[in-house]
Amino acid sequence: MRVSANPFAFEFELARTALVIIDMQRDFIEPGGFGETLGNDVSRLSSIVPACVRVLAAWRRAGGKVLHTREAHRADLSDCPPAKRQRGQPTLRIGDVGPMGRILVAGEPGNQIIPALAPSPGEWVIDKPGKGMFYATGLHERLQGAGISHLVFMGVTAEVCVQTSMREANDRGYDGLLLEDCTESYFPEFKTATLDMIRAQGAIVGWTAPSADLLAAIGAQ
Ligand code: C5J
Repeated sequence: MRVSANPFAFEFELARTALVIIDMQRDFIEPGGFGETLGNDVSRLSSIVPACVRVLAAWRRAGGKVLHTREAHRADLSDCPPAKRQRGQPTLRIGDVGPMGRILVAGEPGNQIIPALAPSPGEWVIDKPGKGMFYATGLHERLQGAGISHLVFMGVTAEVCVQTSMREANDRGYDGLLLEDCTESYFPEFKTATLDMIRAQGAIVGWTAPSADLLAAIGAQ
């Protein structure tokens, strides 16, 4: 399959490609979670949900592999470095109790993926203690075991967990495509910069494309 992408076409075999949905969890998308405790307007992020839903439905219909990530720490915070917890001036820190339970703690209501993008049985859900999806998750070995060589990315935030995960993937030899209208940032200029950085210098980190071009490639439009 061939997606019309930037800076040039992204080619992939469906059987060797996973759709990766980064951290579309209530803690980032809904009021009362980690994103808002950092002082952000979370409505910017929820604007991508309809486009993500369309892609997820089409990818599932095509029979493609799906994996979801969540930024999630153990209840005892043993996997949360003190430096990460102490950083900045949030109103609530990681592990504190907020309106949706303990911030960024696995199993809490705020840590769940939003209902519109809820994982289906058989889809992988990767809890990651870092910003990147490969750090301390064993994901590379699982993807290798499944014969995956290409990754299509959606999710939030563009410049933090999405970009970190794409860079980690690139260093491990995966070809990655970021869907432009399926990622967002609390800061519009950071999204623009992320897209530019990824596809610069001949796809130095990966490719970007509007989701309509992926849907056309998989025959969903
Ligand atoms: C952040 C993320 N921004 N999922 N996490 O802390 O991008």
